[in-house]
Amino acid sequence: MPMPHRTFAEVAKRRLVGKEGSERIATIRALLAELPGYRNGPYADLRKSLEGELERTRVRAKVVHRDSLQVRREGAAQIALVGPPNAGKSSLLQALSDIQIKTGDYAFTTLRPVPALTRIGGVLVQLVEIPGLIDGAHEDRGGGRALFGVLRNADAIVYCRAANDSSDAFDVVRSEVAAAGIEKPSIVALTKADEADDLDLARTSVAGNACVEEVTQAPVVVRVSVLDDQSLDSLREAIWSLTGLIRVFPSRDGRTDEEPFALPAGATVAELADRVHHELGASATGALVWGASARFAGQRVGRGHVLVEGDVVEVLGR
Ligand SMILES: Nc1nc2c(ncn2[C@@H]2O[C@H](COP(=O)(O)OP(=O)(O)OP(=O)(O)O)[C@@H](O)[C@H]2O)c(=O)[nH]1
Ligand SMILES: [Mg+2]
Repeated sequence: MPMPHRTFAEVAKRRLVGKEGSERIATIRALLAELPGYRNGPYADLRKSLEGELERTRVRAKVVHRDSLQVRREGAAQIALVGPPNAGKSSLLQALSDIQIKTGDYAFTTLRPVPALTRIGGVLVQLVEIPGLIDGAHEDRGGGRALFGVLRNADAIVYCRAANDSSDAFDVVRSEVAAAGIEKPSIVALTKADEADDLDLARTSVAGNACVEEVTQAPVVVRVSVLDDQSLDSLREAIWSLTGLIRVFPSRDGRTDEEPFALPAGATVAELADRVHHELGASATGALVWGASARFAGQRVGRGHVLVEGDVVEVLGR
């Protein structure tokens, strides 16, 4: 019995994470060799997508990157960690993922954008530390242009500010991002909360709020410490809200997948079916739905039914 195709796709994704160049090519080849040789259906689709990835990796390997700091997107969304030097960005990246990265009690420990994947409620989300945004960055000081190039690609921003830092370094970063014309959904993470006393927290929370309000109506400030798992979980949930995605759990024959699909808010049954498999997308007639979008458990709905966060959905095909 071959591995179920969704499991295979998940395994493939995991094995490719963080690999580039010849290592990535070797991994893709090994995956292709393990794939059952069906000519049609989901395994054939997987083969096609892996072959495409092989080609793209080859092309990337040939391109010489000079000043470009491109970060390849992975996961359901890309969230940038932005803040002054020494704000604790790398420490957060490390606490939220499996990545090992240098952290240090000095400025400019990190010199290039660093991506890492974090799992939020069963969905992989990419975090990218954007280091070194300094005064004048929007005029390319400190290589600001390339850094903003990466930031522009992100879906949302987590501004990091050390809770005990009452200097204006944080406001400088905020105004540099604004001067670069970048506006994204954002939250503020007040980092190193374990080191801050009440006065610090009051000062930085208020300053953070005042600053965010200029950009968005509803500023969200999350206090976080890498020493406090609960605060990290709250940050994860806040990051999830930033993505604007919903988690939907496919179900079949009474068995519900543990790993949800991440879909844009407002997605319909037809869109979910298409993500499960293109053929199902075309043939789906409707679905049975359990969860907040259903009027009662197991309600029969049509293709156009709009799903919401946490729905369990059994797609019905022809
Ligand atoms: N007590 C405490 N210290 C922290 C926490 N997070 C980070 N730090 C410390 O703060 C210092 C800076 O952390 P980094 O994660 O390197 O900061 P950064 O923002 O990545 O800094 P650059 O890459 O230099 O811009 C390190 O000494 C960390 O150990 C925290 O939650 N609590
Ligand atoms: Mg760093």
